[in-house]
Amino acid sequence: MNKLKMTASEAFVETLVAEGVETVFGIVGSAYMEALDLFPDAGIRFVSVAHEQAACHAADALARVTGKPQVCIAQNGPGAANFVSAMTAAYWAHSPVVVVAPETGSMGIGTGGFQELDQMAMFETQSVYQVRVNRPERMAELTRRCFYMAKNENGPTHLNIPRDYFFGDCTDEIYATPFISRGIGSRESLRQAAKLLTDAEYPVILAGGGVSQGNALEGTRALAEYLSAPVVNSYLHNDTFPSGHPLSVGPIGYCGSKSAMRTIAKADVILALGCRLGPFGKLPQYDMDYWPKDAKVIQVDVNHRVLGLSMRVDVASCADAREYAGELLEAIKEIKPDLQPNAERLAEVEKENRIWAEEIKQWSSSTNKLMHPRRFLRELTGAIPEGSIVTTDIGNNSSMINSYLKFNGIRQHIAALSWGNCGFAYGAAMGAKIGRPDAAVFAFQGDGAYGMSGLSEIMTAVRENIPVIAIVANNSEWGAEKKNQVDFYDNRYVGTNLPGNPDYAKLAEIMGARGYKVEDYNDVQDIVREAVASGKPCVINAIVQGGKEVLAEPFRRDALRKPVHYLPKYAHLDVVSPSSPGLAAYN
Ligand SMILES: Cc1ncc(C[n+]2csc(CCOP(=O)(O)OP(=O)(O)O)c2C)c(N)n1
Ligand SMILES: [Mg+2]
Repeated sequence: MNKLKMTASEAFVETLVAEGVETVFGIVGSAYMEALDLFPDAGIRFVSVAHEQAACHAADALARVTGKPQVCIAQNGPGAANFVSAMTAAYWAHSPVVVVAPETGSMGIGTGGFQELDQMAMFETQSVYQVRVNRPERMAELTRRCFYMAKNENGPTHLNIPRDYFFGDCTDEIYATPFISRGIGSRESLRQAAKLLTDAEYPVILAGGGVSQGNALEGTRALAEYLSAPVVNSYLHNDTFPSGHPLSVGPIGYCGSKSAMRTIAKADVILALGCRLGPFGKLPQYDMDYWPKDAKVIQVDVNHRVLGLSMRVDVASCADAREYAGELLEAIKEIKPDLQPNAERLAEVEKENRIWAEEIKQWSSSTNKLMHPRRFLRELTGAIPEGSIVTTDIGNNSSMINSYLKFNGIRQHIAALSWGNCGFAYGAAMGAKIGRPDAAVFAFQGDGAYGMSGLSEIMTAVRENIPVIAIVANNSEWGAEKKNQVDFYDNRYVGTNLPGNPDYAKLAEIMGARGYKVEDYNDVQDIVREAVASGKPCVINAIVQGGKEVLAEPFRRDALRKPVHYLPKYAHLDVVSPSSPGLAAYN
């Protein structure tokens, strides 16, 4: 035991140092200045952003690319409130972020003082653990607890610190939290899984985000190869299995791979590894209701709360994906020691992939002068260097890219996932780039989403020299929502047009970044390569076609319905042209 006398702020900062924290994202505030003042000498880089939401997205992405808990901090009240949305994104991404929120001084809590808000209540539903420091002497202990719990439960934790508790003395020992693993879960469940998979006619592995975040790729590959089981990426996790592997069929879910959907449709046993089997990842797509309802499902996840949550599963294990995959292969080999590769299945996978590649190529071959978004996506993804990290936003183009983005390593596809918030990509890309300065990092988003966050955060990237490459698919509309109006509201565009977008390339230049405007698909690849080579923050303003001719099918077709009104004033709105594609389901 090595207890030392220190101040509460020293205890806080030294605990971050012990946890290996090198970067903290946030915006300066008087509430935590006593701690902030120590950052430079502690070796912690403070990245000062334009809006706290980006700080929390950056911490989330840094955690996702490094596998270690990361930190953001803000002024109490309005600063902390700006974390709420991004923290929820991290919550659903199972990303370990320690959100530090100072609050009103302890003598003023509840009196309606300056910048006061019940932060414990505000962050309750999107944290896996919350604690209010109730004495300065407990600063190290409770800060450490937030790291423990972020790792334990793979999610954001909330450290709430009355601002006066950054002052005061304590005598304490500083130490790091150990490595934590859930192990393989119950042996009996593992044996059942091995039996199901060895008896299967057509086993398929659904590789979830846990394969990436749990470093389980090698084990997954070995399992897939031994079983000759095709591997499907779960929705928005294109990096959980190498796209170049002969058993890879790509992602299921919105705008995913038809090859993946046709393949999983054939499964009689599915091993969902590191996967919460979220409802949106299984919705019918391209008019294919592909989820095999009779298949037996084995679900493995580190988070026991998601086991069996959204569907009936046959075997459930609360386990670490990497350790589980290794043990499962051993158990399978005990039952079937000399399983030979299934050449027929491999050939089928090859054929499905070929058919899908041909189809997507056809969809992406437009030579229109105004760039077709799919042509743009084809050229863009053709120029993204191997090993790059791509953060993806929410929108029609951000979804269309799902069928083009290919990775061969984990921790490369950083998506907004099920929080589904526009404005995710740029902040996340900054965090990813800090974690992986060696990799090219792209932030992909539409023009609407870019206006929400990227546009102002360029200032951060320039100031802090974080050379991310923003790609703005600029169609002058909130395209994803417009598509609902095309299909269900007879092309009445209320609130979805974005006329008069500025030239984001020129704006980027004014703000100190590099800007490229691209209008011809023939130029896309050269521009992307130039941006990568520049080593500077770049913005590529890609002018692409929008509107009903090119927008991909709507995401929430399942949740919309044909308009029916009763007041005469609105009756004319019920007339929807029969050709409206979204109405097909109701005819
Ligand atoms: C914070 C937030 N606000 C609103 C929405 C609803 N929404 C979903 S997609 C979308 C349109 C995105 O437009 P844009 O970024 O231009 O991309 P596009 O669809 O045109 O490719 C909107 C507004 C959302 N998901 N998140
Ligand atoms: Mg748009």
